[in-house]
Amino acid sequence: MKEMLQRIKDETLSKISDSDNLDKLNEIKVSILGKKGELTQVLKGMKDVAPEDRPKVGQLVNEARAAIEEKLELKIKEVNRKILSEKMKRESIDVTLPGVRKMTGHRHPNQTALEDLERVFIGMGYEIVEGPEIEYDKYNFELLNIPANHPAKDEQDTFYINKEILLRTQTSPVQARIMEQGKLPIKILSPGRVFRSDEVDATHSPSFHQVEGLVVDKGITMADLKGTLDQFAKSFFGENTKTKLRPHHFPFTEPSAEVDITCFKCGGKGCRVCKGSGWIEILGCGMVHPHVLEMCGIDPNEYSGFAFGIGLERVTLLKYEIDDMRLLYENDKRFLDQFQ
Ligand code: 2U9
Repeated sequence: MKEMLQRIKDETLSKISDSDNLDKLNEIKVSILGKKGELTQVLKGMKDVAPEDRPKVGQLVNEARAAIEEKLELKIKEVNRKILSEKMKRESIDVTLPGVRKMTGHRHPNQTALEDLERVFIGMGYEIVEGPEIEYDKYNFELLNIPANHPAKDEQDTFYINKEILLRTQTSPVQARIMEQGKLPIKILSPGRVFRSDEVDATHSPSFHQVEGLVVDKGITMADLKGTLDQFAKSFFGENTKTKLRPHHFPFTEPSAEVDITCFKCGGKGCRVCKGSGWIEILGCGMVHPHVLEMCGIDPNEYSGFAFGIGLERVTLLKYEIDDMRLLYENDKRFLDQFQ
């Protein structure tokens, strides 16, 4: 028995010495000291030892166990130290290396143009109002004097969810909803995404953005409209900008006009930006059609109003001298980073 214990002890201590990883050491521990381990089996066999020899054998087993446990503990500490020092070597930091630059985003040029535009109108006392992108035919067309069979309602031009529900083609329904609420006077700006069933090219997209304005009060005239848009053009495109109104037609305004400004690049002499004409078309506008006021519950004999609509992408392209609208949607960082 004594020799067997000595053998187990010597062999185990030598195995521990030769091991260089934690898994191996754990294996040794289990095979000697575990429930079915060699030393545990010896203890279990004590019943077969003569009673007078038991204290001696017990002492030998305890000595062997203590020696093995001590050696294991020391070896585990040594292996852990080695693992840590290798990890430290591997993960050492060279503080002289240049830092890793954090990528931060910035405003999209469309958003910058929108915020510039909103600032001008907020300065004139306008309130920003937004509304749903999915609309009823009633608000998108009917209340805006665009009756059934009007060409704008063609399936070629508009995305329909069903006969009554569609993706709004303009932000005017937001204004129609405000008028219907009946709180007067009204002085609002409605920016937002609109949808038209258009093929993508340099100046068209099935989804783009508009900023529409509406003022309704007693005694509003075309002079208020012209003065407002002139002030907007000067604040947005530069103090020396001049405006001119050209007669036009919209179903929701009467009279209607398109507004041109003197070219902010060449001052009106003619250049690449204004395609040689000296003038640039920037928006559409008009006096709110009396029938539109009436349909939205406002008495046209008491109240009048003006409205205007700006294509946001068009203004962004002009402002930043970009010649293809697709560049605004492609999310190419090399392009967008020019507008940080
Ligand atoms: C109500 C009544 C009238 C909004 C208006 C325009 C003229 C206009 C175009 C600009 C470029 C559309 O994005 S675009 O193609 N819009 O020219 N929009 S007047 O008139 C309204 C709006 C709401 C209740």
